Amino acid sequence: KEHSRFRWINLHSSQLSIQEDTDIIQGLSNQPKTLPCRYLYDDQGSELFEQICELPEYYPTRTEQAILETSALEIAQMTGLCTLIELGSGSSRKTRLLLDAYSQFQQELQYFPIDVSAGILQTTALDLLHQYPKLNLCGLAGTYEQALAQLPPAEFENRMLIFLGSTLGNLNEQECNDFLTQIQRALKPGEFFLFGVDLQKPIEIIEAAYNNSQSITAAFNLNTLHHLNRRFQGNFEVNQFEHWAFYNPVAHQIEMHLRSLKNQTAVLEALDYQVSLQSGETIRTEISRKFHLPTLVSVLENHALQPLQIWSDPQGWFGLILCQR
Ligand code: AVJ
Repeated sequence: KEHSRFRWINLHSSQLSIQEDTDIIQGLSNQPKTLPCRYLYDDQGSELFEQICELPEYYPTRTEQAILETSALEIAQMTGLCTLIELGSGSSRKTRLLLDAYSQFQQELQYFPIDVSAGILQTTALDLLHQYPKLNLCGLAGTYEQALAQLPPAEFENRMLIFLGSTLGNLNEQECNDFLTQIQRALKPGEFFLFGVDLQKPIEIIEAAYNNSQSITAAFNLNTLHHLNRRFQGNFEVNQFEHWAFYNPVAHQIEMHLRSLKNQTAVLEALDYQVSLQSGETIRTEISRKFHLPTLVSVLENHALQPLQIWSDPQGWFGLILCQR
């Protein structure tokens, strides 16, 4: 009976996926070399990210969770019953707090989780349907770009886009502006955008979150190369790279890199592409920006997204922002 409440659409297989791998070649041809951070998240990478969220040093998940625990009911009251559409839903762990809060309306609830990792999407869906008998769920496997271009139609009344975990921080300033423009276009006036952002704080706390003792973040970072090897018939020698993460105080961002331990060349056969690295050369796999709330608020206003309320933790480490288009 749970299956009648579950639909599932694979956006990877749509024609839009062409754009998906050209950016690998583009990134690896850059100086310095980069890779789009979504390649951190195949099924293996999503698993490792779940483990990161449990680490004592990795404060963002815990902090955002605590904020949601105290704010979810208030959020639901402010928006009223709405269709929830989540970008980068992963295990939907924090989203459960919202699902609980929206259950107070005692009506059918529509939830559209979107993730690049189909595996975690399906596992999570079955679990959620079991737990929430009034939930209708439609999973979308694909990138944010693909998903925003094919968003659940406006006939779903009163939609709220959800973007937790400070994933906004993975976009540089230009990408962030483009993304917010897409959000603005996707929403009708009156609809909502709820998102979490990691805030600026002492550098030691931030750096520890990306250099944890158990090397889980290192494994997570290195998995990008395993992912490329698997997906594009590559031959990266993963053990000839090391994890490197540091805070760039000028750009207010963590930068995560893979550093080559020797001069080496790798081939991605499916892309008919070859890349050479010098010993010590790095590939930047992720930026994670740390925000200044007043600046962010004006960026939002420039995109016709009105902040209705901002919640934070007592230390002011993390912010949760509810905007209305
Ligand atoms: C949750 C995707 C925003 O930048 O903190 C965790 C992912 N990278 N450790 C972040 C991540 C390294 C992360 N995001």
